[in-house]
Amino acid sequence: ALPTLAVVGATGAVGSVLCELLSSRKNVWGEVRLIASARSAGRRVLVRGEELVVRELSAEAFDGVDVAVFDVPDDVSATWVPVATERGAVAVDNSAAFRMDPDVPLVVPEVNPERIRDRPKGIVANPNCTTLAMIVTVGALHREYGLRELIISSYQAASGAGQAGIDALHDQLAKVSGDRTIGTRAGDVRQAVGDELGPFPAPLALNVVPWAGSLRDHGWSSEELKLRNESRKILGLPDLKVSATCVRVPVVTGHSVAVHAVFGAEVDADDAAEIIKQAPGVVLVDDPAEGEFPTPADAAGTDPTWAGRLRRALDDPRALDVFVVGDNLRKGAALNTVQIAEQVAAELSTA
Ligand code: 11C
Repeated sequence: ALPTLAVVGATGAVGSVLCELLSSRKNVWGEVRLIASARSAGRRVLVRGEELVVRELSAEAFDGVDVAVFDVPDDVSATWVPVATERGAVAVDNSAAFRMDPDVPLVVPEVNPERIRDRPKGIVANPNCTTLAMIVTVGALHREYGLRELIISSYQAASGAGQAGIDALHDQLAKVSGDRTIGTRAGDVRQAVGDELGPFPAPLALNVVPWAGSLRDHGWSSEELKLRNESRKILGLPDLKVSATCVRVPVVTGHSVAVHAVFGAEVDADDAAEIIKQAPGVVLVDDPAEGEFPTPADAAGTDPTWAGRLRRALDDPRALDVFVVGDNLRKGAALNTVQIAEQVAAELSTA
């Protein structure tokens, strides 16, 4: 029999994309069970052409489940992932709760697929959406040149903060539209937007906000530390130097990252372009003379990550600069999770 899949958090921003993906990808699942909080239980969602009723999260909901994917906040995963694994499911978790646990592999199927089988707790973790936007490109270049350092700046979409982020951006844009003088005086955008900042610490409409996540020691944000720690773990480089600055931009979907990557060997821009072209899961779009480079508006709703503006650093023959973009809800979350879950399904079917 084909394995049973549970989707926990099926009605959230990522969960909804995950249900869409299950309808369009090769069908490897028997039963698909949708699970969410009491608030969303009872809702009907179309999956594989069939209307499924969302069940409330409970221990019994995991009975008979082979693979459970979790797209829920960290505290919900911390509580419920162990419940699912105790009941015999392999959990694929998209929260930060288990990513840095040494007994939990952190997997990007294009970069370190071999780690999936190495899961003593029955848990496989899915990286953060910003890490995922860049790591497919960076991983391919690392295999060739040996990565030493990353200096990165992100341009993150509102949907990284979930449906509340998308709603806040649209509400704010509605408030600032029409008045063509707005954005010319300090404070006028804040005044138009008012108190309704949603999950962001400053207005996002007509603005950029150099902050994502929560405050950690010495002024770093949790998102910046995730980029550092997750890159180190995925690439198996515990001493990799990483400096990140995370910035929220008024984009609905698609996280972008400007990457300065320093390697152990001299690089060649044409060779690097060829490496990216050959790499699975990334598409190179790089013809600035024709105005061709990746943008989130073009990447939204697509499966691959996108790379462009590839240049060898002018002052360091061992460094490359490249701009990468990925749909934060697809490859950044739902798609990577589904890819991992499908590999587990293949493993269970041949066991
Ligand atoms: C954001 N990257 O854009 C975050 C959202 O650790 O999975 C995802 C947080 C995470 O705000």
